[in-house]
Amino acid sequence: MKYQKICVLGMGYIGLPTACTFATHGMQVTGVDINQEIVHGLQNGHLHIYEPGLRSLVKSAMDSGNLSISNSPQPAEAFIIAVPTPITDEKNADLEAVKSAAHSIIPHLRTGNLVVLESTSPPRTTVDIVAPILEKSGLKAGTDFMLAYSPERVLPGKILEEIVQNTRVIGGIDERSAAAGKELYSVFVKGDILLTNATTAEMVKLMENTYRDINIAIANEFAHLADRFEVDAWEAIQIANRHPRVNILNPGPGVGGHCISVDPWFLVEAAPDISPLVHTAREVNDDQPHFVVETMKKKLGSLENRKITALGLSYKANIDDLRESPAIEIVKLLLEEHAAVTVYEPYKPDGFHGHVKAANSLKEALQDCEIILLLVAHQEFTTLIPQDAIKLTTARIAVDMCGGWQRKNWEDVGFDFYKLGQP
Ligand code: SAJ
Repeated sequence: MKYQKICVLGMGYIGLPTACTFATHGMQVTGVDINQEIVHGLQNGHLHIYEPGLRSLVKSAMDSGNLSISNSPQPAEAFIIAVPTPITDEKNADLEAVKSAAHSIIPHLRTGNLVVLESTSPPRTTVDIVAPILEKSGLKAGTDFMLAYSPERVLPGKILEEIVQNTRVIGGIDERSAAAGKELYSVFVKGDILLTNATTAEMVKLMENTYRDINIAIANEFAHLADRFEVDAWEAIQIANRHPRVNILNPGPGVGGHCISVDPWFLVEAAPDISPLVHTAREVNDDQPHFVVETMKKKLGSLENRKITALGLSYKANIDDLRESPAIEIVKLLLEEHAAVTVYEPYKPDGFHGHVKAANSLKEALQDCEIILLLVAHQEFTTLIPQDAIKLTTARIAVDMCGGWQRKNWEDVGFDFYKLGQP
């Protein structure tokens, strides 16, 4: 193997598992983060993020002696950039972290090195932005060093499995760069490795997440329509999905996370005149928290001073990630309605900063409230048995905005039950 020394920039949800996986496969890895707290924490065995299995992977990587954590890049044969690409309030891609990571590689870049960008980026970022920055080293991309784009497509909650098993796309700025990327990732990737050019690989990543966003948007819109026509959206979707060529996703409180709720905007920003469908789907999903609160008001009347316990704050089930979470948006909207809100997020009990009571256990969350509002289908909540719940709570109203509970079970023990997409 040509690449024995690797430097991974960005110790987040993608960079940290990637660095550890290379390290446990025998490579010498430096994991870099500009946040001193993260660096210090990892050096002392403390993780700043939760992902199933990650704690023991980090420990194995550290114990192997192959992983070191630093706040600046070290000389290496391959550099991987896995830093965040957030969006601004104006829905434009913020590429500052990518640019600054690329700049920080310049002093260490040598002839024969490989640089891979993994961060989700607008089309042409590798060619038009990263290459010119790296060429400030005096070396020429494609001639002196190799440059590729390889998007990570792992699902939060299943990252450690998918990082190894998924098909991986590697787009080189030329064929040699793509082949070099394949050589690097073959160390641990068991899925197929597909080679293409850098801009195609960027588009592939954006297309995948945009496709999912649009599909969730139509499921959400079907829930709105079902509400209007007094149809059970869940039943209708289930029946429609028996058609051999139909696979409608689930309506929910909205689309969160740092991926699907962000990436489609990169296409809209890059080509607003030819992406109306992508734009509209984003708006439909972004508006879903409002729909949730309006539905609650319609069914339950004014929410002022109502004691509501919101279960779950993360952007989806069984993870700790609160980024762009629709559940948080809903809690904020409930506060605007002057509801008295208690929140309980088992994966991050102190995750919400605002005028709410944050409970430390399900028992504490339920004990004194009027309405139980399920926002995230964490296993701890979906396995809650209504017979048990009714003994723990003063509430007699249960509202399910993510499809985690069955109406009959709650009604049977005496709760008034409301569910998104059900009349
Ligand atoms: N959601 C629904 N209804 C559904 C499915 C999801 O409302 O039927 C919501 C979830 O609750 C969540 C949001 O959509 O708020 C996104 O969740 P997700 O599980 O669909 O996806 P992410 O954001 O966790 O991960 C996605 C994945 N992309 C695709 O499935 C195409 C993952 O493979 C990517 O690696 C990841 O984005 C990323 O990093 O880009």
